[in-house]
Amino acid sequence: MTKKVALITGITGQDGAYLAEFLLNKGYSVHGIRRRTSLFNTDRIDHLYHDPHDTGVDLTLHHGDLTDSSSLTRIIQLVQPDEIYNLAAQSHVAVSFEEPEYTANSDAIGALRILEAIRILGLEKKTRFYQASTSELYGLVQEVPQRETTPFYPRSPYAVAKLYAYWITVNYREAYGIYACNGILFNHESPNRGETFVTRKITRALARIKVGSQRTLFLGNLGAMRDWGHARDYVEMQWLMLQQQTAEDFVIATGEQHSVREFVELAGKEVGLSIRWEGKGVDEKGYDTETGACIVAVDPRYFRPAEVETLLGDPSKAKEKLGWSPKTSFIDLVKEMAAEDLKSAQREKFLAESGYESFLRRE
Ligand code: NDP
Ligand code: GDR
Repeated sequence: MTKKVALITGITGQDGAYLAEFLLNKGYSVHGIRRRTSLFNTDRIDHLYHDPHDTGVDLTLHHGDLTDSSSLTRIIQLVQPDEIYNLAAQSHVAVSFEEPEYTANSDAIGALRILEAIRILGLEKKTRFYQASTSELYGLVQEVPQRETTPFYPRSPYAVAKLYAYWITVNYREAYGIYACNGILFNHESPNRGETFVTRKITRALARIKVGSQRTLFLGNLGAMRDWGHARDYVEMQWLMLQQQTAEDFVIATGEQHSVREFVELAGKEVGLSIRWEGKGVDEKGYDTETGACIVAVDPRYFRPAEVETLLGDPSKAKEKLGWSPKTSFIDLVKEMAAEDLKSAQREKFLAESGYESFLRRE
């Protein structure tokens, strides 16, 4: 039997790494697009991909960029994929306020470039397309919980760019009959989450505070509410969406909501820290006035020009039509992230104390 061929943009990111592993386990030939960077950016997939000459692993990486049509078209022509998962994006909401034009170029026009390549290469009937859409589309929420029919109200350059990508995906499905669909995914996290997203920032900082290599965790809006799931569970959904008879859009969420503050409290418990909040026996720098110990403090630098205060998804359609439900509970997600970051913090500390700081910096 011939192997199915998948192409993943953003394979070096959190979801890309989980999805690549998932598809390799399913027997796919997996191709990924990576950007050229001055330092290695393949940490998350190094366990899958060791040496280009290693014939046992059916994973091939190509240099390309969502802002460069020529590279995308060349790769799609070469690979002739059965499925394309468009996961690449400038995915940080706060950064999108600082780089709005680049965010639009990669996150909005990037999706168009891929869809155009499918069309120009005459692959409309062969290649199925998955677009990584987002709960950020709901922004200033118009309905609780949010489902596929809830009106959008984006609140950041990132979300506005993703709104274009959402609609161009729907449009190419309707106009050209391409099997193209949107997964409207709510926040999903893991030990592989980028270090500047709030959950990973929290578990990483609290673990470092626990072992004594950091004193304070500075955060922005502690009241923000999110529907947090595990990335490992959500990539299965991305694949399932491309295996149906007809292409449709789906909300993927847990249906449960927690605040940033709650995440901090729970992660603190997991690493064995009792959290001291700013304002309760805390000096102006965020240190405990008696012990000088770690505190969680608010730094307005992390506030956003326009905030998404609350998101809560309704995954009923995915449950009903795809038989999907998330496997990992919120508590287990926090436990796993905290445990992994505690191990890393202990290792880091050990290496630093043994005089291997330079080795740590290189890693
Ligand atoms: P990450 O930020 O971890 O990964 C983004 C990936 O995109 C990285 O591989 C990055 O490469 C790559 N990338 C960024 N810009 C470009 C570009 N111009 N050309 C080619 N590649 C590029 O994101 P996640 O894995 O968390 O998310 C995957 C997708 O899902 C994103 O589109 C995100 O917007 C969306 N999404 C994520 C959610 C979440 O909670 N995680 C929820 C809803 C949607 P490099 O490694 O070089 O930086
Ligand atoms: P989000 O994730 O913006 O929802 O986008 P993030 O973890 O960055 O923020 C979640 C909420 O926490 C608040 N917050 C902070 N956020 C960060 N990053 N750093 C802080 O110090 C901090 N303090 C409080 C934020 O204001 C926000 O309300 C993620 C990304 O993965 C997107 O790509 C994806 O589309 C959405 O999730 C769904």
